[in-house]
Amino acid sequence: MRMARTAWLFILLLALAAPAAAVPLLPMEFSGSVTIDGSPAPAGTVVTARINGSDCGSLTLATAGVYGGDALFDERLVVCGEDGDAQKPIAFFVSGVLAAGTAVYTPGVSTRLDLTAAGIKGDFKGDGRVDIGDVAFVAHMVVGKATADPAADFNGNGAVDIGDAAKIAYFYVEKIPAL
Ligand SMILES: [Ca+2]
Repeated sequence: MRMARTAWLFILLLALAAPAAAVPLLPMEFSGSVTIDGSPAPAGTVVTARINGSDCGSLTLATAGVYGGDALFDERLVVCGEDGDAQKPIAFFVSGVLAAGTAVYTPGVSTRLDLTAAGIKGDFKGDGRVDIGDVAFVAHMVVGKATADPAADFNGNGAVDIGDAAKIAYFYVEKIPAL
């Protein structure tokens, strides 16, 4: 009895909400694997879909390396386009970085798509940006408090040294445009 009332309330809410919005297209759903620099993307990574540069769906990874499943009740990345978006290309971003793997917006379809993205240079924590934590991490490598990661050899001299710590610090304070 209570279920029925909830269902009717839901339908009523939908009916009230519908006239306010443009005619919605059925969503398209995606699931698959997601890797950054060849490794499974960590849990918490955000995958975003865009059509014409506008965000049209996103999902936060609950499990490393996977952004949704094929099973009926699995979470999936739901892409909701607007009127006129059908058959337009969808671009996918992993932590804000454009991923290899595109799809054409086909409303009502659920599909599998594996996404691969390059990591952001200097983003050792994998949170999609270079922050003070990454600067500190490189400083720790330089003084031997952390294992030197070849990816921190920004100046390409074969060692992680003070020059690299300076470089990521300069990049962090926007004194240089790139690492
Ligand atoms: Ca170096």
